[in-house]
Amino acid sequence: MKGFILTLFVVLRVLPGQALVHRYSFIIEEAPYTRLCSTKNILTVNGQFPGPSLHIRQGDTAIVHVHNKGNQNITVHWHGVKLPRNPWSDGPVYITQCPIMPGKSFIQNIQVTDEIGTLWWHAHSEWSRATVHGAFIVYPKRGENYPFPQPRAENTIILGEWWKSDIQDVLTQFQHSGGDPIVSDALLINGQPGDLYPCSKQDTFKLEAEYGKTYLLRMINAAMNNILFFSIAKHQITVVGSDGSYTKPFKSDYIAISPGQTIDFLLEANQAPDHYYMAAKVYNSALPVPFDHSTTTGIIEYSGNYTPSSPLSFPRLPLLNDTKASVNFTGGLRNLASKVDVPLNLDTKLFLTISVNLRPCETNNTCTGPAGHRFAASINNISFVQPQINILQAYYGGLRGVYEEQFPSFPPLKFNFTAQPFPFKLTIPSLGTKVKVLEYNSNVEIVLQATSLVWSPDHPMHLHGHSFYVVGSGIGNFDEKKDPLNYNLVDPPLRNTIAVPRNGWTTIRFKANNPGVWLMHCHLERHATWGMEMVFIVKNGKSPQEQLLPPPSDMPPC
Ligand SMILES: *[C@@H]1O[C@H](CO)[C@@H](O)[C@H](O)[C@H]1NC(C)=O
Ligand SMILES: *[C@@H]1O[C@H](CO)[C@@H](O)[C@H](O)[C@H]1NC(C)=O
Ligand SMILES: *[C@@H]1O[C@H](CO)[C@@H](O)[C@H](O)[C@H]1NC(C)=O
Ligand SMILES: *[C@@H]1O[C@H](CO)[C@@H](O)[C@H](O)[C@H]1NC(C)=O
Ligand SMILES: *[C@@H]1O[C@H](CO)[C@@H](O)[C@H](O)[C@H]1NC(C)=O
Ligand SMILES: *[C@@H]1O[C@H](CO)[C@@H](O)[C@H](O)[C@H]1NC(C)=O
Ligand SMILES: [Cu+2]
Repeated sequence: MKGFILTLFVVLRVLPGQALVHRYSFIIEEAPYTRLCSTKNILTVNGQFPGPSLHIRQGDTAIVHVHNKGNQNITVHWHGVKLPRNPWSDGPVYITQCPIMPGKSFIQNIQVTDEIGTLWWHAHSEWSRATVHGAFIVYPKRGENYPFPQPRAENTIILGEWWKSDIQDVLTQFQHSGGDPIVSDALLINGQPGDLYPCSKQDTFKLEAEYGKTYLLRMINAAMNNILFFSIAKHQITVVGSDGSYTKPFKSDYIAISPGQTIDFLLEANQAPDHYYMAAKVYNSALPVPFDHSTTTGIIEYSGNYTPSSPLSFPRLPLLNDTKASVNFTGGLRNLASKVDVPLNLDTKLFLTISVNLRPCETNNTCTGPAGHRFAASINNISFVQPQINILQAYYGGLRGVYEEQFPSFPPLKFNFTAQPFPFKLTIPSLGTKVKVLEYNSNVEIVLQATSLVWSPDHPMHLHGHSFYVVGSGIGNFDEKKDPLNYNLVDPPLRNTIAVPRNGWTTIRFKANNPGVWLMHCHLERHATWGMEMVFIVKNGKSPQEQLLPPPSDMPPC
């Protein structure tokens, strides 16, 4: 009898596919951190920087109790988790919730459905995500394996950005000046700048490796304003996943990763036992923009008895303006699935121009943007204005005057979007809080066309609530006759953030099967703050299982 009970217990504990609920406590609090010879207080979760990693399995749910013990408003976003019918837990401030004010708390319910691999979480209010972020790792269901050989070990590599100044001061100064933000003082690997900065040698990420073994590395770009190139000396890597979805194995000497994206890759420790540098630096396609020119490093240390080379070998990174290298890496990713459910019969086709713009400076202010103007940014020439009550609450409660519908499906003007020089008179956008309403289950295609207005960097566009297939991309103006002929409808990668190349376009497709209010925005913080954001409302379906859930009782009030 005793044996029987024991067996039953064990079976219940390891039942393949069984979904579990995991509870976490996130205490938002200030903590002192020293980097580059100076100490400052930063906002953290549980005192950690980067914040805690969540590890859960496909199908599981994380319930996160967020307590704000800091001194500023905050929200937390689960980047790449779709949250079916539950935008209430999504996090973008004044889009799906009002902020959690100091001293208050909010319980977020994060259900993982078909996402797999590496996602992450980060603050989604002001610029707090600079230090409030961490990994969200989704393992296969119990009893299921990776579609690649079991690695010897796994590690997370979070790329970040460090300012000696307080990040909210950087934001305030940026918004006041109307120009570019001051550039960061260092790039980081897992919170550490590495060997190439003043007083930083002790703050270097080290990864131990055993010769002959393979490691799974989960990379997240949590930087605020920079797409990054990454490479490891003398080692090729094999990409196996991105943005919470598997990819066909893809070998490369380097990685191009934009803020918001994740890349899972295998590293074979197949070189002579030694220490090797890994390094990351900025990819910046718009050279006049001031940016952080530094290089962050970490070290791979093979185990064994040997004297490491001196100096250590250093990786070859693409040139900082090498758009081809960035496009080539991103274009190399292919979906692993043999049958991909990319929408074919389209219901809604959108053509969205994404632009950096200018606005006149306020009277009595001096703006440091071009020609004394203030920078702005827009989608279809509308620069997004954040409302004071969140859009989800207004939509759910039928509150008028918070947002307008009829976000335009096409730009107001057709011009040579990538012309050089650009027509200056087109640079001033209109302002608005408009949403695009999508029918439940509609098949949506969006052509994202970057324009050359003011200047044209890459724009890493991120969609909440859905993953999308990237079916095509190119440089120049999108050609609606020729370009669709080259779409990849066979094995397009499934992503939640895609860098639209400089002076180029990218086409994405998704099924709008998640009722709610979902933000789409550029994941370069400076562009989002300038207004490169828009909102989708996905309507309810007919059956009760196709409808928005009611709000939890502890939604933070405005
Ligand atoms: C990249 O910058 C270098 C100078 O640093 C320049 O010679 C080269 O033409 C640039 N390449 C592109 C593609 O703009
Ligand atoms: C990337 O570059 C390699 C070598 O030049 C080429 O063979 C490959 O087709 C390129 N891939 C893409 C996606 O452009
Ligand atoms: C600008 O400054 C002048 C002189 O100090 C003042 O009279 C005027 O009211 C100010 N305008 C605004 C919009 O603040
Ligand atoms: C658009 O502008 C680009 C860059 O100036 C130029 O190369 C291209 O020919 C123009 N396209 C059209 C259709 O005018
Ligand atoms: C954007 O809208 C403003 C205001 O209506 C207009 O002056 C400007 O030319 C438009 N620009 C573009 C690129 O459509
Ligand atoms: C914090 O959020 C509340 C509620 O939305 C708002 O009234 C208040 O102005 C915010 N405080 C700051 C400093 O933004
Ligand atoms: Cu952008």
